[in-house]
This record gives sequence, structure tokens and C-alpha cells, in this order.
Amino acid sequence: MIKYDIKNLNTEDLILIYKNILKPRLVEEKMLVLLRQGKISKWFAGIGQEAIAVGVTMALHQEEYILPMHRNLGVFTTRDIPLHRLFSQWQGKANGFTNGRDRSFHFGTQDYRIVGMISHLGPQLGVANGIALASKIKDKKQATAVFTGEGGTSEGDFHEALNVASVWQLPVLFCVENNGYGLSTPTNEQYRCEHIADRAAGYGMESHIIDGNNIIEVFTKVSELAKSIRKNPRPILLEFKTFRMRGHEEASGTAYVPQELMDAWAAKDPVLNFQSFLRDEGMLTEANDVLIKEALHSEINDHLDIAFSEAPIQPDLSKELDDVYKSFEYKPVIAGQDSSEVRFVDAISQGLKQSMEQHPELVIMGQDIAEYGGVFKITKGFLEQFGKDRVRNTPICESTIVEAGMGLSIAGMKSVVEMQFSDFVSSGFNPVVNYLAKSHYRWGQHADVVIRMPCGGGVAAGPFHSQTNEAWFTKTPGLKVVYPAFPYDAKGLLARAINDPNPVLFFEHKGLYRTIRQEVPIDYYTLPFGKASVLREGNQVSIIAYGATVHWALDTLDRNPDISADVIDLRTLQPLDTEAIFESVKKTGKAIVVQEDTMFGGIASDISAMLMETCFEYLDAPVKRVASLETPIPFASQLEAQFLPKQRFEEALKLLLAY
Ligand SMILES: Cc1ncc(C[n+]2csc(CCOP(=O)(O)OP(=O)(O)O)c2C)c(N)n1
Ligand SMILES: [Mg+2]
Repeated sequence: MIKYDIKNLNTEDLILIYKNILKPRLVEEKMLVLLRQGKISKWFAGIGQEAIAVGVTMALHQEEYILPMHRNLGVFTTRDIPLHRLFSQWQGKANGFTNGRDRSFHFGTQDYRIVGMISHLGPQLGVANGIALASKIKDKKQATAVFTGEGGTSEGDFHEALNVASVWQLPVLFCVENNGYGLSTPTNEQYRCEHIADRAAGYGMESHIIDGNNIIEVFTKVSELAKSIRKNPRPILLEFKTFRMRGHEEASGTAYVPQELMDAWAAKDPVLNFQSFLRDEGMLTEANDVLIKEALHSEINDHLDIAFSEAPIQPDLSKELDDVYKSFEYKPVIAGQDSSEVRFVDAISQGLKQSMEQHPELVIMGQDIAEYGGVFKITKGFLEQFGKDRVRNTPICESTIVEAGMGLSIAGMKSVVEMQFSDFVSSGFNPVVNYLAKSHYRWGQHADVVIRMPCGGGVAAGPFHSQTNEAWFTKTPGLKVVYPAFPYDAKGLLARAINDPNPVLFFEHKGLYRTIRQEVPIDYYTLPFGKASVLREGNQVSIIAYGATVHWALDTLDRNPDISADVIDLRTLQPLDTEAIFESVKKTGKAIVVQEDTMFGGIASDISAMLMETCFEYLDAPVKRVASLETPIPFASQLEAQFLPKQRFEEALKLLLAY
């Protein structure tokens, strides 16, 4: 049925292609048997779609990154990953790629330049952009290929990724496998255009429709396009027409798929058609075919024996906890004597600029940060000093820029992503909490990304420019969270955050930007994470605060000189300096924790719980939490003043002292 135009490929090339397309088919057939025998738990079949994964992988160079999906076994087999490692991965064993922490194709491997998906499908499209950006900045002349199903193209990530790739002219092949269904949803319920490839025009991008069942068409066309984008970097949208011949996963079946469609596509089977072609052309004798299959079968069986004989994974508590973050040895950098008095905002700008000088591999990305200097002018003058490659204005697309940061990290670079306001991180929430936070634990890939978060209220900016949303992130293992209150801390902690290979959310209270000044060293320096500072010492009560609330506490004490209190400025929330908190409370016997965020589920609650558990015998009163009202943050300044706990703090403190 399928017509092959072999161009200048010789018999040897064609036989290699045949072996490559046959291998995932035979592995899958074996997996279906094991599934029926209850020896593996789940299977997402790519049967009928192998030509795409295999053809694209063969068209790329070994050192070029590929970001496959759940039906792309052919990427892994064509890159020659030992099969027993794949089998161990699917059995949740240590010889897999995730130490039993993630299943199926949810893993990557730097050794094979493969970056696997997260379940959410869309995010890896933006990750591919980051990898391609690194290769463009370093002029590596490499292409990156990323896969999605047609269902995944309905996600916002797809739109954002294509737009950014086009605006930045990144060398990415966006490979859409249009297999007719997304789970049970047919294409006419997924999108309204005729071809997904047609959308490329809207992004100012080239596109091609390719017969996804024709391995020769896939290989030759993608080879030609990859060569072209290596030389002339730009993204290309490729729509591969194909069909999903089995259920979404094996348990769900195909009852909703019309039989005529199944029959029509069965006749277009990519493996059988190519086999017949080679046989008809006299390039593959029956005897040879048998030999090829026997060799593959015995490879599969031998590797299955290895994987089945591997012992199940044994839980190791300390290993589990240690692997959440990439280990990083903090080496303090101490500044010279010279200092000058600067505002909070200037200290951040200095810390960022000096980090750009320290790390030639550091890229900063954000809306309006280049010529305009950012809405708070923190990056003013950076463009002139560091150039457009490293100081990047972005379209309005938080999600895909966070994903690009992840991609830069995979390619060995660092990034700082500026949220214009911390409120807008909700538009990039998924990649922060699911991609950046979990990658190191899942497959050992760190996310060297700092996200700057201008936050906080008291500036009459309403519900969407005033939030302090640190608790969304302190909740998520894998992230570090920093929240300074003074210029000196902000500068040193930002430099420290950028040195850290792990993802860091760096909160900057905008109410402090232009109101708080301090003598700050002129040179570059760093400050440690997980070390609170004790700003005042007293013996009646411990006040535990961070960000703007530190200043409320200090003001309150200035107005009430008879109160003798420890004031603990946490500085970093993850890691949290529990030792400093406990030590103080054991001394004073009373604790008040003040946060600007609304009460429920915030840091104050957790600190309070820890104090109950650890310092119960030392407490002379219940731990007091002070926080904002349980409402969104209002605009009118009188309402905002009522919302914020600044005034309530003083009352609560006095009540606690009188307890
Ligand atoms: C954000 C998100 N929503 C829903 C799902 C559940 N889900 C997993 S795969 C899938 C269908 C994907 O369809 P498509 O992109 O066409 O890929 P295909 O399975 O056809 O290869 C769905 C709905 C998910 N994994 N992530
Ligand atoms: Mg699909």
C-alpha cells in the first residue's frame, strides 16, 4: 500500500532502517504477552506508529536531544539503550532510569540525550525550546526534536512553545503525531482546523505534513529539515499522519474506534509494508528476515532475563530524602570592606548583575526586562552590558519560559526567570511544581533555575498584584524558597540562589524595594541558606517573621520599648532554620509567628506545629499565629489595611505577653 521513494539510500541503509523499525514492534509484542501474564502493570502501545519515532531519531545526530512521548519506544531503541535497562525501568527497578520513582517512559537520560515526558504532556515542548536556545547561544549547530500527540496540541503549552520558538527562531522540530485519538477523543472533538500543520502559519513558522507510516518519507524528510535548521536556525512544525492501532493503554480497549478505520490503517502498517517492499525489491530474503527476527528475539529474551532476575528495589529512607535536591557544597564568598547605602531594589539589581559577571552561562528571561529594564528597573543597563542573548525579553507566557529555563539547565546553562509580579507565577505553575521541582528526584536531572518573585501588599495594587504566594511552593518538595527582608540579605542570598543548581523561588517584597535602605558591600558576596538572623534579643517572647513582617515587628518593638523580644528573621523558608527558632523559643517560652499571607496552610501554621511538637515543655502560652484575613487581597487602601495583619500583630503580641 505504501509507496517508498528510497532516493539515494542503499541496501545497507535500508536494512538498518528495517532493523530499527522492527525492534520496537517486537519489544511491544513481547510486552503485550507479559501484560496478559500479569508481569508488567501498564502499557501504552505505539504499534502502528513506529516509523515516526524511529525515522526522526535516525535523522538526528547522537548528540542532539530528543524529547519523546509515551508511544515513542522507537526513540529509545534506536538510540540503542540496552533493553534490560528499559525493562527494569518498567518494572520499577534500580537498573532503570528513575530508581523506581517514576514509571513507563517518564524519564530522561543525558547519556543518550533523551529527555522524557512528564505526565502533563505539553511542558516538554517548552523544555525543547530551552535546549535549542542553549545550542543557538553556543552556536552548536544542533537540532532538537520534541514530540506531542494531537491531543497535547490543545494545551496552552503548545501554543506558548511554538510562539516563543518562532519569535526566538529556535532550531526545534515540533513533531505532532496525529494518531486520530487522544484517549477516547477523536480529532473532530479536539480541534477545528483541517490540519494541525495549518496552525504554523499563525506563528510565522514553516510546517510540513508527513505520512507517519512511511519510514522512508519520515527519515528522508526529517533528515533534510534537521540539516537545514542546523545551518539556518528556526522551528518547524511537522504533522505526522498516523493511527493508534490499540487502546490508549491496554486496559482501555478500542471499542469506540470504527472498525473500518482500524482496517484501513491496518493495511498501512509501517513495519509490514516496509518489509514487503524490501522483499519485493529483493533486498531482504526470507532467510535473512528470519535471522534478523531471531537475533532481535534473543536480544529481547536475554535482556528480559537480566531484568527479571534483578531484585526488587529496597526502600532506603536517607537515599530518598537526599535525592530530592542535587547536592551542592556552599562556599561562602566574603566581600571586601567597601560598602554603600542602597535601597532593597538596588541590592537585588547588584546581586543579579554581579552574578551575570560571575557566570557567563547565566541567561535572564522575563517580560520587558531588556531595553525597558523591567517594570521595577532591576535589569536596567543589563542589555548593554551582557547583550541580547543573555538578557531576553519574552512574550507573555510564564509557563513556557519556566520550561525554557528547565531546557537551558538540561543543556548545562543557568537561568533566572523574572515574574513581572509573583501573582503571575500561577500562569507558569505546572512546570515549577511538576517539572523543576521533581526532575532531580525522578531521574537525577537538576533544574538550575531561579525564579524572581516581586510580591506583597501594602501598595494598593489589588487582588492580582499584591499576593505573597510562598506557601504554594514551600509545600512542594524539590524547591527552595528564599524571602529576604533587608538589602544586605537580598543581594547575598540572590547570588547564593544563582550558584545553587536547584530551583529557587526568590521572593522580593515590592513594598520594601524603595523604602528600606542599608549599607551593603559593593563587591560580590554570598550568604548561606537555612540560616535565620536574630535581629533583636530579649527574653519575654520570640517573634518569628520574614519579608515585610520583619519590619512590622521591629516598628512595633520601637513603639513599645518595654517589650523584650527575640526577633527572628527567617530569610529562607526552604530550607528553614528550625534550630534558631527552637533555641529562641526554649529561652523565651512564648512564640508569635507573623506572616503576610492568609492564615490557612501557611508557614506560620507549620512553624506553630513544629513548636508544639518540639518545644511543648518550654511553652508558657499557646503559639500565636498572625496572618492576613481569609479573603483575596483588596484594592482600596483602607480595605487593604484591614486585610493585612500589621495592626493586629501588635494586639496579638500584647495579648500573648499577658497570657
Ligand atoms: C494535563 C493532562 N491532562 C490529561 C491527561 C490524561 N491523558 C494522558 S494521555 C491523554 C491523551 C493524549 O492524547 P494525544 O496527545 O493525542 O497522544 P496519544 O495518546 O494519542 O499518543 C490524556 C487525556 C494528562 N496526562 N495530562
Ligand atoms: Mg493522539
